[in-house]
Amino acid sequence: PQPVYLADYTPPPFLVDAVHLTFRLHPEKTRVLSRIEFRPTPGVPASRLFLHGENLHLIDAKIDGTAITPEITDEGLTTDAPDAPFTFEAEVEIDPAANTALEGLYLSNGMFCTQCEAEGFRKITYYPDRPDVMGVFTVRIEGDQPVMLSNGNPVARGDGWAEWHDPWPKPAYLFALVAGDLVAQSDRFTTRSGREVDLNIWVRPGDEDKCAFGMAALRKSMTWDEEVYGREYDLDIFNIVAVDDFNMGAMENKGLNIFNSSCVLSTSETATDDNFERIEAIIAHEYFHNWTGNRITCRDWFQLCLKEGLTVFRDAEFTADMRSAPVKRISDVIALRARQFREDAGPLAHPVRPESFIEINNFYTATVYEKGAELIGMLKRLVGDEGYARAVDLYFTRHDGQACTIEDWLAAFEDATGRDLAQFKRWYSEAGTPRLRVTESFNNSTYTLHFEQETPPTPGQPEKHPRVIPIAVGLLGPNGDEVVPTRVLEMTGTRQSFSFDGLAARPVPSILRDFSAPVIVERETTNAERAFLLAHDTDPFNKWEAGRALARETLLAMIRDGAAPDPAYLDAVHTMLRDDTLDPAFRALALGLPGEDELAQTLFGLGETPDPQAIWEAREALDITRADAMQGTLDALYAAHQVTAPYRPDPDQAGARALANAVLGLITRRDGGARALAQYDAADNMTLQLAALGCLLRAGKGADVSDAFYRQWRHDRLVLDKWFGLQILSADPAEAAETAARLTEHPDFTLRNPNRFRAVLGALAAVPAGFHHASGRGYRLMADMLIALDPLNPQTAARMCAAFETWRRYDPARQEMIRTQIDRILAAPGASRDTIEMLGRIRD
Ligand code: BAL
Ligand code: ZN
Repeated sequence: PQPVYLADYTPPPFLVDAVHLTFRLHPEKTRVLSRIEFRPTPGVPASRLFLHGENLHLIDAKIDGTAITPEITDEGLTTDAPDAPFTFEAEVEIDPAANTALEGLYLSNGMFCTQCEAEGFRKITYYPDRPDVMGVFTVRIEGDQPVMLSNGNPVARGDGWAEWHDPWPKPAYLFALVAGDLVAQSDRFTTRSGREVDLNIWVRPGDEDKCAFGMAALRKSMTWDEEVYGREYDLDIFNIVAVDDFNMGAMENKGLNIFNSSCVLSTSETATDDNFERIEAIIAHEYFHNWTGNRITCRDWFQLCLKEGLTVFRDAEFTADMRSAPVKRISDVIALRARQFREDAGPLAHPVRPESFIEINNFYTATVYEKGAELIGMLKRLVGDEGYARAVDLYFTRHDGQACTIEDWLAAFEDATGRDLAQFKRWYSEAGTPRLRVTESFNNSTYTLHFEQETPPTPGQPEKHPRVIPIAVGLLGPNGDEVVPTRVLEMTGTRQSFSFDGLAARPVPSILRDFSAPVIVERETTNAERAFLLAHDTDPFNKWEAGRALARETLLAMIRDGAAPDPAYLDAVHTMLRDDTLDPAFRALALGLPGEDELAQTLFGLGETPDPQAIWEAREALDITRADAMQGTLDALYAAHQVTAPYRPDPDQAGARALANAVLGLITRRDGGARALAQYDAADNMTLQLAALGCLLRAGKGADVSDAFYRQWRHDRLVLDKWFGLQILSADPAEAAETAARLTEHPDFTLRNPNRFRAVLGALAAVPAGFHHASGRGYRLMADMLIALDPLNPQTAARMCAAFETWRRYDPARQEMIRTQIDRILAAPGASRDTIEMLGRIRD
C-alpha cells in the first residue's frame, strides 16, 4: 500500500450541493439509492469524476438521467462528467451482516448502524469520501424496524419508512443511520435563544434504566458550551444511540451520536465511579464536536488534531468545571505519560499533525488526541484567557461551515492576539517529547533558573528545533511560604535563563506548575526537597508530582539494587495521607505508584534495560512496606471514608470511595483479604464490588468470589467485560498469559465484539510483567489473537499492535521473541493494510 502525503493535497474537482439517499434495509442485501447534485469546483481544472467505493455491488448508475458504464476498481468508480452542474445517481447493494469490520453499515445484535469516520462512507455508496466535500443530506430509510434514525431533523414517517433532513452541510464521515428495535429515554432542552430541542438516548429494550446519568451529562454539556464558548445547539433533535459492537468509544455524527454502549450506559450497580466520569466526559466530547468538528470540520485527515485536540481540550475544561480541576489535571497527565509519552518515545512516534499515512485509522492516537489537547492548553497559557476567547470566537465566525487546517486555526490566534505563532507551529510538525534540563544559581538575592531543551530524534525526523515552551514557575521560601507566585516563563531558545530578584534566601522552585507543557523535566534534586514540595507546594499538580517523583526514585533504587524503601518517601506519603485538609481524591492519586510501564520507560530513558519482573516485585515490596508502615493510618482512613449516604457518582462520594479503595488495596496486603471480602459482601455498587474483587484476586483468594461475580453478572455484557479484564490485571504475572489464554476459550469470549477483545488482550498488554514474561507466552498469545482478529476487524487488531511498540526497551531475548511474533502476524494470509502498516512501523 502507498502512503498519502499532506504535501500532495489538492482541492476536490467537484463539490456536492445536495445528497438524497434511500436505504432499503435488508440484513444481507441492503439497497442504497443515491442522487447527488455535483458542480465543478471553481478554479480547479476540469477532470473526470472519481467516487470512492469499496465492497459495493453496483446495480446501475446515471448522470443527468442517462445510464453510464463507469470504470470500477477496488477503490472506486471513475467516469466522464460534464464541466457544469450535474446529477449523479446510483443504486448499489451491500451486505451489512457480513460487515465484521464495523465500518460502513453493519449489524449489531440485529440493529443496523453505521460508522463512517474516517473512510467508512465509501462502504455504503459511491461518493467523494473526503472531509472537504460538504453536502446537505436528505435520507429516506425503508425497512420494518420500529425505530429508523438518521442525521438532522425528522421530516416525515409512515409505515415502514422514515425521512430525515440535515440542513447543515457536512462531510460524509458525519453521516449516520440507525434502525432497530430501540427504546428511548427522552428529555427536552431549551437553548439560550429559545430553541426547543428533543433529546433522546436510544437503547435496546431492557437498558432503559441505564440512561439517566448520560442524559443529565448531555444537558450539562449543552449548557456549558453555551456559557463558556457561546455555542448553541442547532437542530430540533439530538439523538444518542448505544451500540454494543463499536470500534471506537463514540462518534459525533451530526445530530445522531453513536456510542459504544460502555461509554453511555450506567447504573450504580453496573458502572464504577470512573465509568461515570468517563461517560460524562465522552458525552460532552461528542456533543462539543457539534461545533469543533461538525460546523467547522477538517480539510483532510492530516488535520485530525484540529477537531480532536481542541475537543479533548474542551471536554477536559468541562470535567474540570464539573468536578475537581486538580484531580482532572493529575489524572490527565498520568494518562498522557502512560500513553502519549510512550508513543513519542518509540517507533510509532508521529507529529500531532502527521505528514503521511497509509491507513488513517492508525492515527487516532494519544498524540493526535491528548498531545493535541496539550497544544491548545499551551496556546491558551501563552495568549491568556481573554486572548484565547477572542481567538476562538474569531475562528468560529470566520470558518463556520468550512473544512479547515491547522494554519486556519493558528491564523485566528495570530489575528486575534497579534502574536506570531510561527515557532509554536513546530509543536504540530515535530514529533517527540522535549526534555527540559534545569539548573539554578543564587547570588546576592537573585535566583536564576537555567533551562536547556532537547528533543530526541524520532522516526523520519532526526533533527529537532527549539520549541516555545510555557514554563509555569513559583518559588517557595525555606519555611514553605510561597515567595514568588506562579509566573509563566516563555522559553524560545535552546538555552535560556530567567532571574528572580529580591529573595532573602535561596528558594525551592516549583517548576512546570499545572504541567504547563508536555515535556520531561530533568533536574538534580534530593528526596528531602521533593518531600518539602509534597508538603508545601501550593500548586496541586506539583504537590502531587513531588510525591510521584519520591515514589519513583524509591522504586528505581529498589529495582536497581534491591534497596529498602526510602524512609523519606514513607514519611512524606504518610504525612500527606493524614492531612485531612487534602481532597480524598487527591490523596488517592498521591497514594498511587508510578506504573510498571512508566518505570520501564524511565529506566530505558536512562540507558538501562528494564526487567519487567524486577519492576513488578519492587512495586509489590513497596506496597507491603507501606501497608506495614502506615497500618493505623490506613485503618483509620478506611473507616473514615465509608460512604453511608445513598450512592451518587458525584466527585465527593467518588473521591471518598477512591481513597477507601486505594487504602483497601494496602490493607489487603496485611489481612489477606478479610476486609475486602466484607466489602464485597456488603457492596451495593460496582465501585466497591469491583475493587474488593480485585483485592481478593490479587491476594490469591478470589476464585470463589470471581465465580459468584460471574453468575451474578453474566447477563450484563459491560460488567462481564470488567470481569474478563480484572482476572488478568489481578493475576500473578507468571500466570497472566495463561489466565488470558483460558479466558479466550471462555464461552462468553468473542472476536466479534471489540470491547470483549480489548477486555482480555488489552488487559494482558497492560500487565507488563505478564505480557513480557520471559517465557514469551504473552507475546505468542497476543500474536495468535491478532492473527485471528485481523481478517475480521482490522481496525481493532491494528490498534492492539501497539502492545509491541516498546520492544526495543527490552533485552535481546525478548526482542527476538517479539520480532518472531511480529513476523508471524505479518506473514498470516490476508494480513490487513492497517496491521501491516502498524507492524511495519513498529519493526523498522
Ligand atoms: N471522531 C471519532 C470519535 C471521537 O473522537 O469523538
Ligand atoms: Zn473526538
